[in-house]
Amino acid sequence: MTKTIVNSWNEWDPLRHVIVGRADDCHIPPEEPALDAKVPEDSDMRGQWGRRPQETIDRANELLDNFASLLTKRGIRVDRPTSIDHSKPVTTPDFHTDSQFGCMPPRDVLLTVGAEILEATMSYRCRWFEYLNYRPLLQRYWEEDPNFRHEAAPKPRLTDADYHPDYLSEKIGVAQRLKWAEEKHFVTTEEEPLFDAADVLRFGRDLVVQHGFTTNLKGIEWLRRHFPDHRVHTVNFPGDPYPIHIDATFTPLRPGLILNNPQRRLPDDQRKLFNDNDWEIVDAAQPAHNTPPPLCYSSTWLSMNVLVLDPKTVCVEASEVYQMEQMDKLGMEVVPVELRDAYAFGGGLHCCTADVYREGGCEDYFP
Ligand code: DAV
Repeated sequence: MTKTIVNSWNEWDPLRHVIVGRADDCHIPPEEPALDAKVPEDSDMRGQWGRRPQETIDRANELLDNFASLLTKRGIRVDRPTSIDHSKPVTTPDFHTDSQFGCMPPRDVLLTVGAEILEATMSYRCRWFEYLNYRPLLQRYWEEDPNFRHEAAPKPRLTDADYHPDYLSEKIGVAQRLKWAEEKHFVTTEEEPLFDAADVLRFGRDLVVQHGFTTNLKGIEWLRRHFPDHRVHTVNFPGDPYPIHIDATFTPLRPGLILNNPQRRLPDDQRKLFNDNDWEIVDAAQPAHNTPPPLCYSSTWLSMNVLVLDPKTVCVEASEVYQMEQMDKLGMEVVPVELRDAYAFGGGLHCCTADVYREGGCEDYFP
């Protein structure tokens, strides 16, 4: 009997099956070039590493479990990863790191395009083996769904040649970072293809990919060759001094409507695709918080890191009152979900999930 387990072509069609991450055994990894470039200069995380405090792991797991059961109650199948031991060091012929990261967030590692789930190259040494957390699930899908394509991008070498040394200085300053972002000078070099899955947004036949710290141009070229039936578009958001992952910057809600972070506006010359097809790009509401929670890599803009359940329904973090109000005005039914105490583990509601099945097929939204 043929059974389709894996099918998802965009960010908004009705969600039927999803992976929700776990906070188990998450670590703050030791210093390494690409990761350091992302830690804000005034962050409480600078200079410390090791297993995250148990009470924060327990609290994050409680929130993730609650989110998973909320989705289950709405009829969505939820699968959870199996945590590996992230305290284990990683040594390859090319690099060594004393610990790993965690099994959060799945969105960074797994890119679902149609019947395929692709394991990203990743660009941090501490995340090189992160796919192992998801292998039990992917093996199961492979056994159950004869059409499922389990793919892995070429593992990168991640030698020092992958990172620009000028990003390694302790104090760069936000003005310099913004100048570099404007010049598209990021911490990763063009040594070899690098991408994180969370830099990719799926719009049916079109993939929109952010070029930044975690994804380089060769990574985008690799995606273009890997998905020959897709059009792959490169985007930049010059207002972001720490550009990693597109999902707190550019958030499609339904065909024709995208939220854009007002501090990281898509430049005019990159809007043609959307303008020509009458898609509206609106400024996202302000975050409700002035600072991220403790020991968090991400910015306050996780406010717009929402999970769309279908084109009329969206999960928003429960303390993000302005974002919820805006969704309501945009005609979306809002499902509030408490997650802020799990942000430190790598992100918000979009980050902490990975699509397995959404209804619908591959549409051309930009004919
Ligand atoms: O705004 O710090 C966070 C994205 C996490 N996946 C930010 C980007």
